[in-house]
Amino acid sequence: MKEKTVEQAYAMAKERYAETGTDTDRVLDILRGISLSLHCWQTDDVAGFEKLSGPLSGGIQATGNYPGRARNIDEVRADILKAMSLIPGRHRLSLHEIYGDFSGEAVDRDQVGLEHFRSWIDWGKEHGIRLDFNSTSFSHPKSGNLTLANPDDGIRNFWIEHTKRCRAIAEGIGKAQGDPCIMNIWIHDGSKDITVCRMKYRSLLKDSLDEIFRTEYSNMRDCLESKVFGIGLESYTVGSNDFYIAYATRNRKIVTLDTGHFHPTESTADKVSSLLLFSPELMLHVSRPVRWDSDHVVIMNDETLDLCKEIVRCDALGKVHIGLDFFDASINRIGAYVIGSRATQKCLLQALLEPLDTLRDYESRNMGFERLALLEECKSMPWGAVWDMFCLRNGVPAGDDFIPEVQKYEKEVLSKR
Ligand code: RNT
Ligand code: ZN
Repeated sequence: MKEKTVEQAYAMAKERYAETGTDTDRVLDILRGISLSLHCWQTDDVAGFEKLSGPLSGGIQATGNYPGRARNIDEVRADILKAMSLIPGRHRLSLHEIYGDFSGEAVDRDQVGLEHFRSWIDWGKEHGIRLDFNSTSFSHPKSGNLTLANPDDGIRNFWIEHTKRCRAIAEGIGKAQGDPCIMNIWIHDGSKDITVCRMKYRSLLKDSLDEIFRTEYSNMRDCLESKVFGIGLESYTVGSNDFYIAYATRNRKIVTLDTGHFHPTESTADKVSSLLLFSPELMLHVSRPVRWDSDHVVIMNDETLDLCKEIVRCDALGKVHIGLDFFDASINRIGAYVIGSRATQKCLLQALLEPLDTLRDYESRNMGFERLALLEECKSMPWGAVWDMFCLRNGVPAGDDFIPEVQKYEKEVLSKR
């Protein structure tokens, strides 16, 4: 796209938005200040670097075998940097424990320590990328169907130890980067068929979490992610939405809402205001569930738009950690990051451009027609021109100009793997 075209279109859009009371320059400054937390696991289909790693388990699946998957830590880092170079703004990177720098050693999950993340911390510092963290319950011989909710003390204690160590690592990362490391706990625990012990497993999970959270930290934050079901664990999920909302509220922890983890017609956007009334912060895993929790690449669809609008309408940009969570192995993986991240930002942009004062004025005066009419008009406002200017100002390709960049990287780097 020619710079001049972007500038001319922006000038007109700016005027048009000014008529609705919105200052687009201000909006672009706010958008620049929003960091997404990119998930590291789209680079390699959630494989990680454990020496003895087995197949992906825990009821999640990455489907497809597009060539060019990252095979080691250097490739993951290079791919993340490439993706970030095509996404406007400054973003964070969310690491799973299995992405530690194990230098070819077999380090079991109950042996992991901050030393395995030193090189990540240095890398983050070098590139100005802050890190977030995740404990990893899946893809391990002791994963089975139950980890923190396992009635077998040996297995349960193993996972308690793992999760405690992960919190200590997150604390170390947060301290080193001078900014809290957001640590997410998602475990797959559940049952394929009917269980008659629902209470027992949930009670075990509660006890495990109480034990895990015994140590207080100040440089990390704990988040808990529920889901409806996993593949092979369809009948029961120990860490359900109700369980974690209750646990998090009582224990002052953060709830993670993964947009793929609810019933298909349930609105994740609608949950934002309810949760924020009882918890100071919220974590998101923005994903695209196609008919189920399929973890497709995020696009600018109604669900993502609604979610971003809710965050802005709740004035909650400073309270919501926006993480991404998708893993599509069927297309260029760097391209997947770029599409998903930019789509999320496009949704945030449209949310920020909304003439909220006018809409709220209509609502307060019971002017339903006017409110609906303006909401509809917003859809055809020239937000695309504002988006292109956002890209231009942040030194990344505007419009579809990132496609040849991704293709070039595929030709020069990915195709040689
Ligand atoms: C799984 C959860 C979880 C994982 C990552 C890899 O359903 O969404 O967040 O995707 O931990
Ligand atoms: Zn998730």
